[in-house]
Parts: sequence; C-alpha cells; structure tokens
Amino acid sequence: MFISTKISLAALMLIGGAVETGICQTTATKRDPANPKPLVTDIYTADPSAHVFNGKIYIYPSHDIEANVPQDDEGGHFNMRDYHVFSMDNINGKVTDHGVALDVKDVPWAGRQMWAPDAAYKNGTYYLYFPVKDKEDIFRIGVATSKSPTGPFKAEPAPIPGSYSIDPAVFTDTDGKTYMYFGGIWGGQLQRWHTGKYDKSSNTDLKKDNEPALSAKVVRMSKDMLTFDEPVKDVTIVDKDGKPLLGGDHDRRFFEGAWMHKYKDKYYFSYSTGDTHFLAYATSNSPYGPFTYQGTFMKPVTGWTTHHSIIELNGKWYIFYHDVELTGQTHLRNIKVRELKRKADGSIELITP
Ligand code: FUB
Repeated sequence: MFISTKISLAALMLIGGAVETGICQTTATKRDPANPKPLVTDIYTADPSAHVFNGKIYIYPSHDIEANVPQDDEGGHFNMRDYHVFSMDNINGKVTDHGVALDVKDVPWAGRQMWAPDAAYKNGTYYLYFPVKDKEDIFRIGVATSKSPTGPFKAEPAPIPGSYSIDPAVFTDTDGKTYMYFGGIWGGQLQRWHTGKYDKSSNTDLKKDNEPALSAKVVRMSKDMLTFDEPVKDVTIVDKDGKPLLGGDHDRRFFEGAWMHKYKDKYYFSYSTGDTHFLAYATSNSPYGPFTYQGTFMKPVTGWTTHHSIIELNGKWYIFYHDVELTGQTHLRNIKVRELKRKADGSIELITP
C-alpha cells in the first residue's frame, strides 16, 4: 500500500471524529441489506476477521486511530496500538465491544503498527494472530492466547519463528488441520523477502511486470498452534490456462488481505488487489493450491484499502469488510457486514458497495 490515489467522496462523508471509549459498550445498528451501515461508530475499526464460535459471531478487527503520523508509501499513518474484540448474537444483533484485548505495550518484541489480525480456536484455547513491526521495523506475526474468545490475550514472548509480512488468516479444515495464509506487498513488506532473506531495498513490488506475481504464503500450523509445522509455501494463482498471474496484472494479482473458506469441498482463496482496490478470488481442490483465478467479487469501496472475511451462519454466507464512510480518511475506517451470495455453480456474485 498506500499511495492515496482514490479517496472518493471524502469531503461529503466527513462527519467528524469519533471518541475513544471504554470497555463493553454496545452499539445498536439498523441493517439495510442493500446499504449496510458501519457496525461500530464510536471507535474506528478495519480489516474485520469474523468467526463463529459456539454459535456466536466474534469480530477481530484492526483498531484505527488518529496518531498524527504523516502519510507515506509504507503506510506509516496506519499506526495502530491495540486490538478490540466485538461480538454479535446474530447477524442483525447489537455489536458488543469487549474492550482492549491486546495492547502493543504488552507484546515484548513489538515496535509499532498493529495491523490486520485474525483468530482461531483449538482444544479450549483461543488464539489471536497479529502482524506488528518488531524493534528493527520488520513486520513479523505474533500469537497471543486466551481462554475466552474476547480476551484479554497474552502474547508469546517472541514472534512466530519464520514469520514475516502481514495479514494472517487462519483456516481450520474439516480434517482438523490448521493453515495460516499471510502476506502483503508494498507497506506489508512481502517483496522484501523474495530471495528468502530480508532485503530492505524495495518499498513497492518488484517491478517485474512480465514475471509471475509475488505470492501470498501458506503454512500448516503445529498442533499447539504456536509455530509453523513446515516450510512456508507460495500460494500460486493461475489463470484459466494454468499460467501464473503476472506482476503487471494489477487488476488480478494478490496484494494483501488473504482469506480462506471452503464451500462444497472447494477451497476459496480471496484477497485484495490493493492498488486496483478489488476483492478477488481463486479456487482449488487443495488448501495449498494452485488456485485458479475466478474473478472480482467486490468492486472498490470508498477509501484506499479493502479487506474482508467470509463466514457461514445458519446456512447463509456473509462478508465482513470496511470502508471509510465515517471519516472519508484512508486510515480511519469502519467495519460493515452484508450477505455474500452465490450462483448455483458456487461462484460468488459480484458486490457493488
Ligand atoms: O490495516 C492496516 C493494513 O491495511 C492491513 O494490514 C491491510 O490489509 C490494509 O487493510
């Protein structure tokens, strides 16, 4: 990310600053399926990773703040410092803010910028996975645990060994195996790892438009969910002819914000195309891919970033996402939800926000 080429409707939508608030307040929201409103209006929220645990919806978003850091190409203005967890009894229910679940000051190895998290549950423990820059300003992925889905979470003393870049998305398959998908280019630093070692020289992509695009990563998690169980692999996305998408194909190539869900035995890998602002997806018969590109399923939202998650609840599918309706400012976002519809062949219907 983050060159601000697309701040649409900003002036019209600016309605002023929200107030940072305390713990456990609820926000009632009227849900018009055709025109969803922000789920949370008293703090800024983004990158919502939603899950259903024990029949209830839990949302693990980024907590955007105005930190007065000037905007730069590396996303320095996204200078978040903690996470809140939200819950909803049902898709139209009130949204409960459970307060601070993890603060950067309680992560011993962390430097700055708590970006898009995700969560998982296994054997009586909830796991919060989060990307944050370490003290050398290199993004790593950390893990914190709790006995409650709403935290507070206790961070492990060090990042997950071998982790790098941003946007972890953790998926547990029907056979019980758990995988982490991760990565993000530009400010997410994925391009700096293209040789396998950290190389600080690139702030954007590799500028090799006719070569295969940089890939998101996938790795199986260990049984204790705290480490990687194998070497990290590429998530290759190919076109209908089996050719890898190219670096210059900005309308289709992976940028950041991975998500995985399974529908009728197929694996759906979905992601943001970043500077072209689409949500796109690709499918495979294996959680490792290769994934065949299927198309865009959400047109650009207002704001620069677009980031989503997908859940199933009572036979219906929902997409959680964000835009900048409350502020018109790229780094002060608000989360939303709407139904995700499919055609009979399993393909996802295009959403025009
Ligand atoms: O919230 C910070 C970053 O913005 C996330 O990690 C990206 O996915 C983008 O939404």
